[in-house]
Amino acid sequence: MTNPLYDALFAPHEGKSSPFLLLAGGSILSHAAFLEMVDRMANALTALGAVPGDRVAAHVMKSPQALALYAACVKSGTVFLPLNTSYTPRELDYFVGDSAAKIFVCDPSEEAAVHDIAMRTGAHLTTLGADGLGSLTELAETQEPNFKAQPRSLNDLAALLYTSGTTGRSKGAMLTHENLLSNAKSLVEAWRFTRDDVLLHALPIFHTHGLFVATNVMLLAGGAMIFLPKFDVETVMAQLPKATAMMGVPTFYTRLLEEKQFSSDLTTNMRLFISGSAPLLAETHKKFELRTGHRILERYGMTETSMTTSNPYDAERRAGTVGFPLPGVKIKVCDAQTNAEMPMGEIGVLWVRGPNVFKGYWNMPEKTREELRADGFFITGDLCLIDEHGYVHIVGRGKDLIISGGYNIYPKEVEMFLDSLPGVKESAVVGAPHPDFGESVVAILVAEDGARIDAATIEAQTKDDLAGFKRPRHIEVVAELPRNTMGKVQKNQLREQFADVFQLAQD
Ligand code: MLC
Ligand code: AMP
Repeated sequence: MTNPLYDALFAPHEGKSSPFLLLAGGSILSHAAFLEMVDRMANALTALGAVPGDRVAAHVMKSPQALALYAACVKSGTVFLPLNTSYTPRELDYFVGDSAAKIFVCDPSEEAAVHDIAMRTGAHLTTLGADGLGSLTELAETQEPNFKAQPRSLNDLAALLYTSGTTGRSKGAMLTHENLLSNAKSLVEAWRFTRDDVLLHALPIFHTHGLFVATNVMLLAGGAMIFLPKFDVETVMAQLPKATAMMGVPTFYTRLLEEKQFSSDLTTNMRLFISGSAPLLAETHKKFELRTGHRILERYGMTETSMTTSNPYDAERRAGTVGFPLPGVKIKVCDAQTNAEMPMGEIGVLWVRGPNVFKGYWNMPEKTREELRADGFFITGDLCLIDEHGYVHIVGRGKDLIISGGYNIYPKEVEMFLDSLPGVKESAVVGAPHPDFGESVVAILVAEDGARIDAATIEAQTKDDLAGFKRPRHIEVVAELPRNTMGKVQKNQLREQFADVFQLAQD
């Protein structure tokens, strides 16, 4: 028995001095040096008591060591559970508890704040900072630089990624070795990645995009990554001439276009710009082509499915579309009420089946049955149509979801939090167009009888408990929420009413 992901992504690079990570300060980490780090880290996880199948929760900043932690989980057969770095202790409590993580790796600066979570859940707490230092790396340094890959099957879990849900409770998407490996193989081929590529990596590594799409693809192709801690437009422009490809959310592209110095001079070495995680406006696509001569390749995916569709590498990359299903992936468009398949060109909910589709939601068999059908089709909740040339257009969402700068925010979760604040009777959260993030969060609140609430107080009360990207950027207090005759809050009406708040704020 082998370890499918380790064997395909990492083992081929053992002992190779080829460059893997090109770091901000100019240093280069070779594949061999990285894999040595991985072995020490895998020994450290084992020394802390982790055995195959155990969850390792990681709330750590982006660093080579954080990436080595992912690889060490793959090699030791444990399940990697990366967590958004902006989550607050209140949010982390749920993830660590729900997953029953064996090990919880946190930033050294938050060790005291999350200590109680570890105590209560029984997770072993260890630390890893943005500089690569912490109690985990201290332990790893005392370990041998060799570790035998633990046997795993294609159907075993490699990662558990939490996605928010319409009920306000996050769901852990169980991703297998097969899910991740099949998708990486498809993407390397579809996007023609080779060992000669240098990918500019400015995405976070706690989500599908930066972790699986970007990193797994580059590991499989054998190329290198310019590994930046975050997207900083000046650093990205300075590094672009050394790269051959970049993957980003639409905000990366709109921010680049805002820079006067951003021109085709910086992109002559580039062969491919890829966008995903949120809709790329056709207008951005066109402006980018005009400025650089490059047509951005837009693709579509989800945590539960990894990548599902992609515009073609060689044929026309059509603005406003997400292209065709990847090889081996079957899609269909179904009526939201009857589930009947829709005729070509009509709008319905996108269903997906293939080796990329996850195994289900952690400890949520009912939720899994609702969304992942017995015939293997997963109901994405995205509304789409397929045009006469076969291009898929994502035209909206059947689910109540806001996507801000590539991060998903489920209004229900924010509403539940706002409703719990003193003086708040009820709330409605909607997305409004935002010039930088694509969409951002608007909260409309009603005060309890006799209570007075104001935007500034509410804003201050969200600071400690809600991750920054989820916090409302515009708060409005109203006498009552608009409702239909059934008593349901009219969110469409609120979306229309507040459609301009961020645009107006910018003017
Ligand atoms: C940061 N902030 C955001 C935000 N990111 N607010 C709304 N939406 C966002 N996306 C807030 C912070 O809380 C902070 O608020 C302030 O902005 C500055 O923080 P920052 O860290 O300096 O922000 P910045 O570096 O500008 O980050 C913006 C960004 C980043 C767009 C570069 O959010 C990003 O890298 N997004 C990528 C997300 C991603 O990888 N998604 C993939 C999901 S996988 P304050 O109040 O503290 O000042 C997926 C599947 C698929 O969707 O198909 O790929
Ligand atoms: P996540 O749950 O974070 O994986 O986000 C997945 C969601 O992002 C999808 O369900 C879509 O709504 C959205 N998404 C991803 N890529 C695209 C894209 N290219 N265009 C429009 N929406 C996208």
